Amino acid sequence: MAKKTTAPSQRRAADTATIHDVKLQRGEGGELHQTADDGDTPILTTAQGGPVADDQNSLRVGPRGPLVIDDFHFREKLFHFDHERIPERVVHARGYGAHGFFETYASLAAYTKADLFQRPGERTPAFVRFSTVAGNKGSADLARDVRGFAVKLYTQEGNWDLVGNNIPVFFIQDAIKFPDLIHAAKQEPDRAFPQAQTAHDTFWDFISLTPESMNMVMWIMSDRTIPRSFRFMEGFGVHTFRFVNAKDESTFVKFHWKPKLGLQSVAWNEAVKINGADPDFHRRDLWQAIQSGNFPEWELQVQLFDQDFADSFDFDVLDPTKIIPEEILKPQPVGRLVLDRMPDNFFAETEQVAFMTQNVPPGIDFSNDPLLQGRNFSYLDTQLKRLGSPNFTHLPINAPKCPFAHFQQDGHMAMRNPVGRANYQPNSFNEGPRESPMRGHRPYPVEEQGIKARLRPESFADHYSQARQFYLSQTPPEQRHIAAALTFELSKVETPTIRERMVSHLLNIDETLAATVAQKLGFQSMPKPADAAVPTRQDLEPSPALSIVEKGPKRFEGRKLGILVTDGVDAKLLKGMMAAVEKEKAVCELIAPKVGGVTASDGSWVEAHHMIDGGPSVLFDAVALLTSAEAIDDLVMEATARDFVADAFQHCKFIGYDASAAKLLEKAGIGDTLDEGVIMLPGEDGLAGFVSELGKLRVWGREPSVKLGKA
Ligand code: HDD
Repeated sequence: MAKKTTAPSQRRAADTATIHDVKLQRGEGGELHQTADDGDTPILTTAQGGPVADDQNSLRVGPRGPLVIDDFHFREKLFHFDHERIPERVVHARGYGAHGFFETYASLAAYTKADLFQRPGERTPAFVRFSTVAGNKGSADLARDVRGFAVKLYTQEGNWDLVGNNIPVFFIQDAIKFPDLIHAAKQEPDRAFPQAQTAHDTFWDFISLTPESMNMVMWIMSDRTIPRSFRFMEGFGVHTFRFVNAKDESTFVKFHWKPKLGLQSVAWNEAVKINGADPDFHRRDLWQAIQSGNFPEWELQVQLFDQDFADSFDFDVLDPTKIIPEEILKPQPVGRLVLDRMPDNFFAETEQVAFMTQNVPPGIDFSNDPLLQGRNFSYLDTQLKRLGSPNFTHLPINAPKCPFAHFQQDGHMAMRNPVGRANYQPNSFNEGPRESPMRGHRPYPVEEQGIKARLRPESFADHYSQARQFYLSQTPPEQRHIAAALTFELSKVETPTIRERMVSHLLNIDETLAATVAQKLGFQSMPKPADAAVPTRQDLEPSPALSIVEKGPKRFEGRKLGILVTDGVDAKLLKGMMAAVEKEKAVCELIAPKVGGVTASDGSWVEAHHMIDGGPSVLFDAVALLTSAEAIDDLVMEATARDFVADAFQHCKFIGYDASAAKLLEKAGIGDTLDEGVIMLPGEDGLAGFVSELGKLRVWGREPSVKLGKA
């Protein structure tokens, strides 16, 4: 229960006094200054360190005369402001980062000499940036899009950047196609829209002409691209990498980050509404979790395999459009990643952090995945463009945290420069660092041969089997969501042949899916299946690990219950509900008809976090309606209150309600269709049961009836 206080108006007056208790002094010309002569507050200076006398008024001739050119403080201030922006990332422009650590469970010395994996319990500092791909820096968080999951590990032998996504496959097999893919996905160049979405002609034109993207298409049309929180997403290194041990033996490895709180996504209609209600939904979620001490955690799991396994596998392990199903090769847990600190400054850390796939410490090496090798070439360039100097490694967020020494010098903004006479080696002055054949990074000495040509291997040619496997591994609600997402996206495509071409690919994945989409798009007849480079193997075993619903956490921990309260709310019931939710390590937020809060049944003042307009049910994982007989008639008159309930129902959320709130269910149009997810709240004693029921997260069985308008 929120703390008891006097009246809200008094509270606000007190807060205001603290915030605005500043000293203003009048200067000689009658102008006002906020001065710092109390001895404690630092004095405002120019960037050159000169104390500033007046930061409110520019230098001028007479009270109404022109400004003068020797106002160096004004000039410097405006000059710096005019140069504040740097180019945003060409992809993954919108992102949010946090600091933390990686902790190794047990020594992996048998597989890798990477220093961070040698000693159980050792902690390596980490910085992680999550992102969307297509939108610009100011775009909304709930765009349907792949999420970046970039991890920088400051190891004792140099930085290791594992620059992954929340999806384990990619659109293309060769990095040479990356600019085409991104040009097609981003806003169209003539009209500069649509922003942050793939629902437009150029994206689907490129995709439908690029059959290798079909597995990725199934993933991006699934709920994976509308995650509920960064905290509830998996991350993947995507490519096959190599571990190399001290004996120079190599083991192939694929990296997976598994969220401790389980996976969860939102419904599409919900995502659309969240973008309006809180465009910073994912940022706020991470900020609130970390600031309140609920540190998100992921387990690092690795799929390890040798050349024999690679040769026996149905697909090429160098092909980034394919996975190795977890049921075939079980990922092994090797450590945990905990995010426990937000940056002090977003720009300095999250914006200026530079991830590069080629940053690997000794013991980690690349495979011949052509996408990975192309990435290794690209990331350095982009940092120079964005950060403006080859000295971007001098920025604290990018600098290694282990000792380092090299002969690089000069360049824009050089912060650290070699000292002494000889800035080269070998030198006979005995100055500067030397290389270490034993400790340094040595590539795995793989023998390579072949003709030099522009090639695509036959082993990369099956584009449909794993796409079909992904689709068939989904639960029925998830399959419905894929069909609905495809329909939505293609409904925004204006060119009929692009829609048809896409459905012709779907026919190679699943005929029912193709038929559903074609029917919803109003096709008069079905197109022919797309030509496939090789016959599709239709019979891969489904992989339940691919389903979010199957992998759901079955508990409410880390989630948020929105409690709609009115004046007269049963104080004991509310208190009991909040305690039960807290016990589950989840969070409550209160929503009231008016800003401020409500007066509970025992006369206490209950502070609310939102008024209904600002706290729609899309912001919560489940809702409860705690009302009172005296307030319910006014509440049902509020359109936003009816929307609150109707949306929660439509989005298949659990709804708890007390006796007086039954009227609101009726007025919201769901009074006749109550199901097991709409729960009349038991007395205080039964609240733990209600909260544990919330762990099911959604009542997906409700969805078909909602869609058919039976609700
Ligand atoms: Fe990339 C950024 C992930 C393919 C070129 N990429 C970037 C970020 C992530 C990924 C998470 C944001 C890093 C951050 O937060 O700063 N990219 C991937 C994954 C890929 C992938 C998982 C496929 C498996 N990327 C890829 C290719 C190329 C690039 C094939 C080019 C050949 N990516 C870039 C880039 C970016 C980038 C242009 C833009 C900003 C940056 O690097 O720092 O260089």
